[in-house]
Amino acid sequence: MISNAALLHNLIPNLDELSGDDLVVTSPIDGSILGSLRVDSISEIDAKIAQSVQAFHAWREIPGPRRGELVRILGNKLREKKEDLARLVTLECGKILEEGRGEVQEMIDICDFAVGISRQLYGLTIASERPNHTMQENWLPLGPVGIISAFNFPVAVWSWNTALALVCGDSCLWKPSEKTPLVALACQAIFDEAAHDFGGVPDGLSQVILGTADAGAQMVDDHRVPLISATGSTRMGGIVAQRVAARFGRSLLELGGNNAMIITETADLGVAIPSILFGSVGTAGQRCTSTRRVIVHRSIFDQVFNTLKGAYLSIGATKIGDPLENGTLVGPLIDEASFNGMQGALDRIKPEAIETVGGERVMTEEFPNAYYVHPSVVKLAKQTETIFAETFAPITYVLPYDTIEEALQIHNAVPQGLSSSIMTTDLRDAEYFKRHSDCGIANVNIGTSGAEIGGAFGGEKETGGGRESGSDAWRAYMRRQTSTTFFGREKPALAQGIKFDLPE
Ligand code: UN1
Repeated sequence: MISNAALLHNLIPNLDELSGDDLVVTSPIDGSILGSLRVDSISEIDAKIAQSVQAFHAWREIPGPRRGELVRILGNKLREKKEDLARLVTLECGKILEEGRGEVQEMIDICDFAVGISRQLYGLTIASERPNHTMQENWLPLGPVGIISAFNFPVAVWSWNTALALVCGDSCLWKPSEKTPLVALACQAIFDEAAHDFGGVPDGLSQVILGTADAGAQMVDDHRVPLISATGSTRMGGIVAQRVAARFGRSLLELGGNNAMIITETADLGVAIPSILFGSVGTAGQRCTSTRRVIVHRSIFDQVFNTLKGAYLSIGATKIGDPLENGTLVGPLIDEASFNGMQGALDRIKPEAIETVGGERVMTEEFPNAYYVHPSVVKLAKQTETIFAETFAPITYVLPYDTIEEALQIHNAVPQGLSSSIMTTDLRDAEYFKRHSDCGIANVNIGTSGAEIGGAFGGEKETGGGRESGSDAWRAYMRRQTSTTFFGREKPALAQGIKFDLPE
């Protein structure tokens, strides 16, 4: 098997040049050091932004379908490097290799999608109320797009933004999580190869900015970056939104979720239980779409809890471990702070819990410098504000309900609004749920996580309101222009029938 050092050098050929003492990168798998990098200074970030503006001015002149060609090449490079890149995703963020592969597949999928969009940046022709006038709505490139991404989807979220921004004629600046900078540099190297093969790509069309929150803040505050697309905590998003708004910039936010699944009395539990498990313990509960609450009809409440309890215990006994190994389903948490966050949440819920399974740290002998946990499932009599905050860890709260209306009230009571799901074979309950879920995603007989890229991804309330990836999310990366043209030879008419007769 390829060594970590060889993998890194294959994926990041210029790694030595980028190395330094500022940012030590460790693997959550065993706490080992993967590399150490130099971060960008304030003036280097300033220069990168200036370069991005220049690149934008050149790139916007290239026709959309031709811009799509660059993204097509990028997608093909990702296909070639899928296995290596997936491995680095796993090494740096700790998700199981199978999910690392899934993440790279999302990148490939969004590239294909964006290539299609590059020929469909459609505007509108609008009926004008005046004779001999045409009215159009045009979509034009926006400018440099600042992308802030989180550790848990360290590369897919970048690609959702970048693939679309590039076909829309924008340049990109990427501030990755300081926990996952290496895989960002690997993506940059892959982009550089694609740009080389394409030929004539302006320098700095896509760049990485390395640093801590301050580096992100510098980009957030810079008026030369018209759009900031930020993925991460609600706390971070709240700060970004205000700072970007203060300079009249635009922000696209993908923030926290507190996603729930409703299980009605008619649910097919053979469908529901595996969906809960993938949604709650998959990625060690570190997806923004992870299932955090399961709201179960009282008639099957004990049955569902007991089945989950059994499944959590058997996952705990055999499926937690090294995410690079076949058969592992639950890898480590990202770091100690995340472990402490999980313990804090479990401590807070203890007085309200009827029963709690799991939650303890495991694998301490094999991996003393890493944070593996037994996923936890907590039985509650009712929902309280104690579980309103998102805990980025595998804790599943199970609650009872009596009527579908009450289920939706419980469901919608939290401040976040990303993803939701109902398990039911009753069409009426399914339709009621879709009408009343306040989330950006509302699935029927499908779990809360694992969305395809073809739909618009994002959510309401404290999730931030942004939509990324599929559908018409590309519009966020362009500016809308309304254009009215008069092509007559007579005296032009004014709108609203206004007469403004000037002296002859
Ligand atoms: C995230 O956790 O930030 O729907 C993104 C999903 C993935 C994306 C998650 N396609 O779970």
